[in-house]
Amino acid sequence: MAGNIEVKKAACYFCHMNCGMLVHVEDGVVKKVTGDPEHPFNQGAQCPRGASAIDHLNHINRVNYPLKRVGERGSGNFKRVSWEEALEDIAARLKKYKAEYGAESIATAGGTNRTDDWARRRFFNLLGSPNVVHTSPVCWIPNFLIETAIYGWSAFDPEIMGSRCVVVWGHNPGASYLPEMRGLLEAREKNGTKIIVIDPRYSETAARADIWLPIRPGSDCALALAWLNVIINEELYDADFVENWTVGFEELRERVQEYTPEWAEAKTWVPAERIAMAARTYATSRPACIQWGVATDQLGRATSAVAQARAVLRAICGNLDVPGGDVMPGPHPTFITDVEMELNELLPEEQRAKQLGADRFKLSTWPGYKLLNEQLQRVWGKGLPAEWMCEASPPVLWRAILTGKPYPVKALIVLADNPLSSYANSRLVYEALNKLDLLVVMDYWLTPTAALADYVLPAASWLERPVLTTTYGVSDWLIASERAIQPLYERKTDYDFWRALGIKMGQGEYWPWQTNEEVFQYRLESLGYGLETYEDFVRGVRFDFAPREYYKYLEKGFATPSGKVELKSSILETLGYDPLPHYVEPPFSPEATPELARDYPLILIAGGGFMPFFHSEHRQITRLRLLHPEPRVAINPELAQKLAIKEGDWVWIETPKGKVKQRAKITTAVPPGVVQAERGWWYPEKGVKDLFGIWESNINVCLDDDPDTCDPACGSWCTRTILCRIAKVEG
Ligand SMILES: Nc1nc2c(c(=O)[nH]1)N[C@H]1C(S)=C(S)[C@@H](COP(=O)(O)OP(=O)(O)OC[C@H]3O[C@@H](n4cnc5c(=O)[nH]c(N)nc54)[C@H](O)[C@@H]3O)O[C@H]1N2
Ligand SMILES: Nc1nc2c(c(=O)[nH]1)N[C@H]1C(S)=C(S)[C@@H](COP(=O)(O)OP(=O)(O)OC[C@H]3O[C@@H](n4cnc5c(=O)[nH]c(N)nc54)[C@H](O)[C@@H]3O)O[C@H]1N2
Ligand code: SF4
Ligand SMILES: [Mo]
Repeated sequence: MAGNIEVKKAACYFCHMNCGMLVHVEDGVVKKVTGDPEHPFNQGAQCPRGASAIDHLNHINRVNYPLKRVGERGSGNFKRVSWEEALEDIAARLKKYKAEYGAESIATAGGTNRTDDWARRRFFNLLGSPNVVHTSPVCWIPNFLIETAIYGWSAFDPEIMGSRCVVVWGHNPGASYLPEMRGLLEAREKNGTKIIVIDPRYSETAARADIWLPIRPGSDCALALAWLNVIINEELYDADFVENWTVGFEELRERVQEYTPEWAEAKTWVPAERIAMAARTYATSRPACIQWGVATDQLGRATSAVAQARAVLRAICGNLDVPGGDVMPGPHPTFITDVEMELNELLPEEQRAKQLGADRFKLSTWPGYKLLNEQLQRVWGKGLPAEWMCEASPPVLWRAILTGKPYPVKALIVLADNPLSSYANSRLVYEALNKLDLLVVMDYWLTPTAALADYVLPAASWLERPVLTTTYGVSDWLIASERAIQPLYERKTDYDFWRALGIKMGQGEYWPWQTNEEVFQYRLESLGYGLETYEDFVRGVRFDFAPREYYKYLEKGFATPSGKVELKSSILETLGYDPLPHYVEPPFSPEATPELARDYPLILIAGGGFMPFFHSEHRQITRLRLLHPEPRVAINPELAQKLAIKEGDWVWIETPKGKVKQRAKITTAVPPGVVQAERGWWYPEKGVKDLFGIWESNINVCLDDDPDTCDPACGSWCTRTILCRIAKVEG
């Protein structure tokens, strides 16, 4: 006899698309998960990851109870303890470090957007520590912050459907954002939208492009500057917009004269005429948009220079905030956004000043955040969340843990992150994690990082928690989804963890909402739908897209000190950076380090999303692993022949930092001088004592994060353009 069957409207959190899912629950047991046809993002579709949700929920290796380390760190021996015991001990130790070394001796690390990160920041602000890190310096934030400095918000929400030309720059939605790729192809089919792809590799997206520019890895800045040169000298820019809404155009014109297409040809390996042709196509196909892509966030010291040149391109071509162009959504006007939940105002000035890395990476830390937010408050009435947009520097944090300088860091709470896999210089990260007095990891699995922890805490996944999709509250829409079932075993939601630990730390009055649903309801009440509960909201409203407004600057001006687009940025100048677009070569390249290139003659791309995996996740899900059992390094046939490497051979990839092996994938998608390695690899089947084989194929072993090579404004390290050599693994 069929039991009590319900269909819940949930959201998949196995990637940022947050596709809508219908979860069929029978007597509290998840029976089936299907794509929600009413959801605007996926319209009923479901990728292989989303389709593996039940395997993920019930997997035998899930961490189901709090675990406490017994024996040596890394020995892999844990015992089950109660939540009460774990939280009590963690809180007691945090209080002790705070009393002895100051709150700044306690830090937290996160990865990409998967959870209610505002709760992390709320906890840390109340604790008094500015040392929150994420992978933000290599993901989204450099572009977001540079754009905000220049025109007062990021134009990260391009309107592809109305666009005549979309530039997909260092971005591969064909593997990393599948629903977005569908939208791109639809725009081309319906509207004849031109697609320009800038990628050294013939990616899934490049394969569908009208124009593909296979540039030398890391030379994006040269390309952007040459486009500026062509567009300005051929007067293809939007003269009215430039005249009325920008400052610094004459200085920009002067500055870009040296960056001719011929100059850029030598840097980018793309013929000058093709560079000019693509620039003309972009500038004369208005409205056009340039999509954000992560590749250019990962160019070490060249990172923010690319973002700066590209921001200026968008502006002078008159595409900012126009229909079909680079729309700047601004914050949602009504609901309570992430920044309004963070309690940043409670972090004292003297604690802000201690934020690790704030003395050198000034845009992505408190000094820049303060300058940007003054302008944002004035124009939008709301600022950016401190989560992601105002963070300590991870490379500086690891070094502080190891050296005790500038002050001791004793404890780290890792939540929704696997630092041994995701941060560069994995051996240094490993040493740092080992040196900690207290390492707490909250995750679904015993990951390589969790294997080193003092406490491993069981996290509830998206089927077991409600999801409020707000893109950190920096966009003008939200989607509310419900919890399909209550957490299994003793798993808790991340919110429940921060709240419970907060209460133990004496923060009780700041955590009045007992459940995720209660706090979401609180955030949504101001939308004015007048519904009693969060569940009512999901059932009755679910999607809230603020009415799209364009040309908002006509009324408000831009959120910059001059109220205009600052082609010459006063905020960058105040922080001590070059206010005009300029060329920066990434730190490791044949040009920047010719002596290194003698021993390491190949350029390594150490990243790029690929299906079916999301970063280091899902390797334990058999149906997904069978699709992609081992890591693969892409090698051109010419190079493979020279080195006697055959398809499927194990190959060493070596840099001065270290070497790891991946299997050869021989393909013309990369040129002979470039190889592309996959990231995120560990082997859950290999056992905790070997840290699940984290040293075997994890490409971050080979990457450097020396702060001197990082981006001066945002602290980004290099994952896209490193020098390496490869050789067949013998024997
Ligand atoms: N070499 C190289 N390194 C890179 C990149 C690259 O291209 N190349 N990309 C960078 C980028 S763009 C990013 S964003 C980062 C990503 O880095 P991370 O986000 O740290 O990714 P993972 O290494 O997969 O670690 C995430 C962990 O969080 C757990 N998890 C997932 N969801 C939840 C949740 O809701 N709650 C809790 N508590 N845990 C959860 C997962 O099981 C997993 O163990 O990596 C960066 N590192
Ligand atoms: N399947 C899957 N999807 C994901 C993720 C995942 O791990 N797996 N991660 C998610 C996260 S956190 C992020 S940030 C996004 C990232 O998603 P995207 O923005 O699409 O970025 P990537 O896929 O990392 O890389 C995009 C392209 O950059 C190219 N590239 C490499 N070096 C350079 C260079 O120097 N210049 C230029 N112009 N291009 C270069 C690569 O060849 C690759 O095709 O994907 C998200 N979606
Ligand atoms: S993992 Fe797949 S189903 Fe889930 S949100 Fe991403 S694209 Fe959608
Ligand atoms: Mo990312």
